[in-house]
Amino acid sequence: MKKSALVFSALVFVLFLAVFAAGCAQQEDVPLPDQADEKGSVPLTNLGYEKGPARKVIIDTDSGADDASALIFAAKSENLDILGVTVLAGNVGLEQASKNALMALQIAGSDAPVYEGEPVNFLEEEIEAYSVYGEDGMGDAGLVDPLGKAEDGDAVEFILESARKYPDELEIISLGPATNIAKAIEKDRDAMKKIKKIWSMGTAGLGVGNATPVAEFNVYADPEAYKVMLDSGINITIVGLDMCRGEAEWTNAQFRQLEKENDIGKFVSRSFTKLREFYEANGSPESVTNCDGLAMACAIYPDFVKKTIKCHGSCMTDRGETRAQVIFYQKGFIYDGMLSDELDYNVELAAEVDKPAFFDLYLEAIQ
Ligand SMILES: [Ca+2]
Repeated sequence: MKKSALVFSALVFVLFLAVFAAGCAQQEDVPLPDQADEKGSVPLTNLGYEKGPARKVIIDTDSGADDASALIFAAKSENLDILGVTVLAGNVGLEQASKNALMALQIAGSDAPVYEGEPVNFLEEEIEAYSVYGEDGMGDAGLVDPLGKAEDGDAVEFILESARKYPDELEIISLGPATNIAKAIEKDRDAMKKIKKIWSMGTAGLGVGNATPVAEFNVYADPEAYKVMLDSGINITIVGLDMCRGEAEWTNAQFRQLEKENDIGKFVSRSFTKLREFYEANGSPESVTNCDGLAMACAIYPDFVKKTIKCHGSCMTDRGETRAQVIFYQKGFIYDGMLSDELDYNVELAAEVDKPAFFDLYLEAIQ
């Protein structure tokens, strides 16, 4: 071989090595699913939650920002057929709650009707709205200006009509105080007993409260109503605060992702502005809970709930420190202080959900 041919071959070999090395380096830059961003986002197609036939639901909501995100989640899901949205005071007053629900549905492209409940609790006392989501419940970000209006009909009547029309089929997803549901039970217990299931975002679960050390906000806003709901004999699955904490929380990076995704993502992200400020001021600047969104994930994808515990749930209604605490007696657990096991095991308590998949499922839904 001539010297020039040798030099040429050597150059080709060196060039090949350089290209190969660059290729390897590039491959190393691509994050593997288990190395992807801070929360380990994995390709959405691998989440494994299948779409099923649409189930008839009513969403009962006090329409703060997390309710709005949950309404959008439901409206964008093929698994749910939203017969209507019933609103009540809680995070904000009734009129504002109604506007927020209408706005969320509008953003999601849903024409589900909205019905207003009464602005008073089960004891007919005015509900004092308290929101960590800002004055308008939507982050005070100038987002709320819906085109639509609430229906003339009453929320409680709409729940009852739907329960009678779809016995053993209708599910209610409760994202606020239980006032509307309890009033419906009081008016027609038999019709309400035909509700297939109530999904309740409420109670501290097996963790600590947020309204008090033992009470969660939705129950605390109307414990008498929650007690009526628990004692009704309706099939209830409870998603407590413990399920939406920790890995289920949305991080700052994920809010940036929402902002970049599309107009729905921007709307949801901005509605959480005040809540994120609240968390930051209270020493938790990295992530926030989205309890109503998480409860909605449980309702949309029943497989998202990995474990439930059959319990007797007992709601405290005294005016002392334990007001609105819900005590869970777990079926099969031997309590030293209990003489008998003759309890009505009236709830399924969510004990494990697929927390890491929550945000990815949400992002997939709003495409
Ligand atoms: Ca709520």
